[in-house]
Amino acid sequence: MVQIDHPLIAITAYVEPARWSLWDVEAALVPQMFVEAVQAAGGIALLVPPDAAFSERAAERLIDSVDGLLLTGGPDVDASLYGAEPAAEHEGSRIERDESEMALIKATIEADKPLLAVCRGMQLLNVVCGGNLVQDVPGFHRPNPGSFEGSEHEVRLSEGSLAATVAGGTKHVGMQHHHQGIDRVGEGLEVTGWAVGDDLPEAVEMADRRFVLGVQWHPEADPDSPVIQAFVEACSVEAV
Ligand SMILES: [Mn+2]
Repeated sequence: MVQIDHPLIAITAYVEPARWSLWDVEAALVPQMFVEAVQAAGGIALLVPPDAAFSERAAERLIDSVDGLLLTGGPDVDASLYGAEPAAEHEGSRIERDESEMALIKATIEADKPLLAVCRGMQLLNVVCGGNLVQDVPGFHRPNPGSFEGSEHEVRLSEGSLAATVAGGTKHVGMQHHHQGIDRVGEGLEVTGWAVGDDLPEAVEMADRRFVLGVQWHPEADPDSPVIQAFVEACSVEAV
């Protein structure tokens, strides 16, 4: 076992309109909360925007060069990727980002490097594994669009799971901001967390990988959450 000092963490970036200073342009961006959480845990945060080259084997080279992949939140996964028509509640997608991140997910699983998939990231992980999504879920999963204020709900985690180990117990209260969720679970994934209230999947993992974890809640928005710390620690251990 080799210990890595300051592991390199690839963080998937959004491409969205953004404003700062005098500018109002399309930008590749990541909420600073993700960057700070990774840095606070001792990782080096690398922002990775969508790139069509990832579908042509460049994803393997990128994942070879880093110690772990962190999938951020973002827009709805394009419904065509799980064989559905967009429902009326579908809020718009960025298929080029979906396809780019799907290639990165596959490369990370193949290399058995740590993967933490947050919110939309967890949904995309499920789609990569052949699952599909519920296109609109009850409002308590996103009580306050555009804010994490007062957004917590309780999640039940299965005993002995990676999710429970990482979260520090089988009861977890996570910051919430999603309007879609997992429907049919993808192959190779196990649901290990459920929303108290409607049993919607809130955590998934892969038993035959070192650390592949999807969480529907937002650990980056919760300074007390141990999840990103645990992920970065997993990235600090090189498999031999
Ligand atoms: Mn939820």
